[in-house]
Amino acid sequence: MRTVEQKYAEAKEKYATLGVDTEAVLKKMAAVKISMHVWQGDDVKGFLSEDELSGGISVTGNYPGAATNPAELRADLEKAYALIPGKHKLNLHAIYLDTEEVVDLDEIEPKHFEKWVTWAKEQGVGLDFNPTFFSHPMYKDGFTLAHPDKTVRDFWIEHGKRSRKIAEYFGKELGQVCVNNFWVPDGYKDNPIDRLAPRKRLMDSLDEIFSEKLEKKYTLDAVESKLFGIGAEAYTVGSHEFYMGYGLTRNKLICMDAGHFHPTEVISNKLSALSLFSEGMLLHVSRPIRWDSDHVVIMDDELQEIGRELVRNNLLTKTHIGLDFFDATINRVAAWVIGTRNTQKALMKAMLEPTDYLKKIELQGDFTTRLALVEELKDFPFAAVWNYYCEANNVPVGLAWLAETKAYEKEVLSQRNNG
Ligand code: RNT
Ligand code: ZN
Repeated sequence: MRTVEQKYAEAKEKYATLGVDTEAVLKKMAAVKISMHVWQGDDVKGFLSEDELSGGISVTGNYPGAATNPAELRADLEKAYALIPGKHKLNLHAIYLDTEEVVDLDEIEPKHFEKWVTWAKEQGVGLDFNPTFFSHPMYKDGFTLAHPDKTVRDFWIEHGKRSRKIAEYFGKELGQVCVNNFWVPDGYKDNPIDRLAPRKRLMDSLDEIFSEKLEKKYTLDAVESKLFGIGAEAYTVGSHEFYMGYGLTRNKLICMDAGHFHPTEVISNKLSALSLFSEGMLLHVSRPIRWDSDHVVIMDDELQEIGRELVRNNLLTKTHIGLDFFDATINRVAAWVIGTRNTQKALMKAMLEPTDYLKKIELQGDFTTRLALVEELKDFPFAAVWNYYCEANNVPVGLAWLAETKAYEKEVLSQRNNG
């Protein structure tokens, strides 16, 4: 059997026939950080309270072994990172605070996240953040920042402000920018009469939250739109148009979640347009099945198209890549590994394309060659390059990561008494 190196050497030659430099691709890949979302590890429960998951999102499944405290969650994350090539980020949510103190969302401070920072430093991972506008008694009648009652809005405004201080603290401590993403579930189940007033209230609340200017080298605010949620089927205040307008006029990153649009609408086709006008973009790489179902990311057409758009248009520096899925029917560490590795693979596949040449023949109008070449590329030995990248990064090659995940399940996850 030929070794991983031998297979790579052959692949390198093969790609070189198209003018693709695989060594350069390996270097480019090393610079790509994926922000892995903490919430796949415990089904979006967090440690703030026992409140049910709300806000129009839902997790199904009861696979045993979900983390029930920060130490377990960190152990699971370490396992996942050990099976993923490269150095990445962790995307935290406010409900994942780690403290003995009893604090509410409008009281959280950097100190309540100190343990995450210590851990992130040890692990060499960066941190991103999200204020949590759900799973809380102040999420009232389906509303938070756009609620008609000022007391409700004020609670959430305070939470939003505090989240920015925590994000700033992460950025300062870790020496890499912390993206702080705002998603609010606000919306109506049935057709509203007044679609405008809630949007005005959301705009005003956000303006209040963002009134303090923070240094962009520490933290960047992002805003995430959505078409609908469970219980907010008819109307979501923070729609795509709302946040396009808001983000562009307020110089915020615009977050696009792959599951937040009409079923046949894709985010890949939006990136080039948005890149011309926005400060930057945040992606929530996810997989909707018929609706915003947040399935684990697989190597489907849209994932590959997202990868191509980022690579072909040189958007990797303008784009922060986050993941957003939660499946509780499979091993949760495996879910992280599959989704993260697939996202990396999609980018690598895109990098292994002779983009300049393809752009050139497209300009010349040679669409025949364009089609032929793109189709032929599908048969190129991509996996040999990926496997070599994994080996060079000391992580399992091919499916070898699965055995490690199973062993971890046997030794650690199955011992947890929450099945
Ligand atoms: C919900 C949004 C949001 C959440 C996380 C947990 O539809 O996608 O990003 O998934 O904040
Ligand atoms: Zn999302």
